[in-house]
Amino acid sequence: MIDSNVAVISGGVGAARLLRGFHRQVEQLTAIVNVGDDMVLHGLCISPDIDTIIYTLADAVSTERGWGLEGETWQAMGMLGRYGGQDWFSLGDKDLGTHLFRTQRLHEGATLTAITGELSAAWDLDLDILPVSDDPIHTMVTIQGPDTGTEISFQDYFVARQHSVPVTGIRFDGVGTAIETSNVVAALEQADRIVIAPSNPLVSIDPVLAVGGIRQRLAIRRDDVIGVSPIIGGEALKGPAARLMTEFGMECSAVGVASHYSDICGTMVIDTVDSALAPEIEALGMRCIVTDTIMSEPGVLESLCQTLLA
Ligand code: FO1
Repeated sequence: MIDSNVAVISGGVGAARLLRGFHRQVEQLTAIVNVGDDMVLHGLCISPDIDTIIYTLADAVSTERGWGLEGETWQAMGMLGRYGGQDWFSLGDKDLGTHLFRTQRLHEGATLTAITGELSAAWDLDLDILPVSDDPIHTMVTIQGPDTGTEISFQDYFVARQHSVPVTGIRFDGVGTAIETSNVVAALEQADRIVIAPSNPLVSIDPVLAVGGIRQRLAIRRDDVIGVSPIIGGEALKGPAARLMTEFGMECSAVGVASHYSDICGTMVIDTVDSALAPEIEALGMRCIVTDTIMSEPGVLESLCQTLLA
């Protein structure tokens, strides 16, 4: 156990995996989590990135899906299907309990931060999971195709359309008025190191960086900020990060990710397959560390976390 205080700017699945590696190694671990994926469906308040981190750190996540719970049943969804209700977003019977509780507590006036603390405690988690803001933020995506210029919700894009349509715009609705919570401010000030997880830079990390003064808080601590590239060999291991970067004219590589973060991140960790890109990243004024970053490979997660803490 290294006596250190680490804050991780987190999206969903990729961040959750990295947090699992850290939480056995650091004294104080805080996840600062994207809430732009959040949505209200069936009248329930759903926070996918927060729940993915909770379930993963609790060893309860479905390993096959990366989200939701292991050993789920889908009876409620079956009933919705019978009625012709909305069954495009799969909510397992156990997972529904999380959304019912969160929705009830929000109606009672509790903040998302407080509720997330209650959920974490119920799963005996020893890290702090902090929504970046208690204010509503909704990532909206403008897509091409037959309904050109239509703006849809992130989950409509990501799940209903399986992120298979070209994107021409990304907007974080509500980010202009949302502010980072005091817990998040304290976490960023107290952290010895701030890690940007290998989540999707455009739709998972950017909606965190866009809140209030977050970007500035990282920029002044740039020397202590270390990013892990989610792009390996020009591809993302999971999800639409690579195609979104291409659609937005970014270089779809570890260099593209590095330049996206170069104002706030002093060190970039890239995978060994991209070792030839290190000089280009260093030319951005960033340190570049080359190591294995595919966390599903045995032993990589532990060694990656040790590298990030070194
Ligand atoms: N992702 C899917 O691809 N299909 C689903 O039906 C789905 C349901 C779902 C329910 C709860 C939850 O917390 C996450 C869920 N996800 C699903 C994943 C979710 O869309 C993503 O984890 C993030 O929003 C993007 O990282």
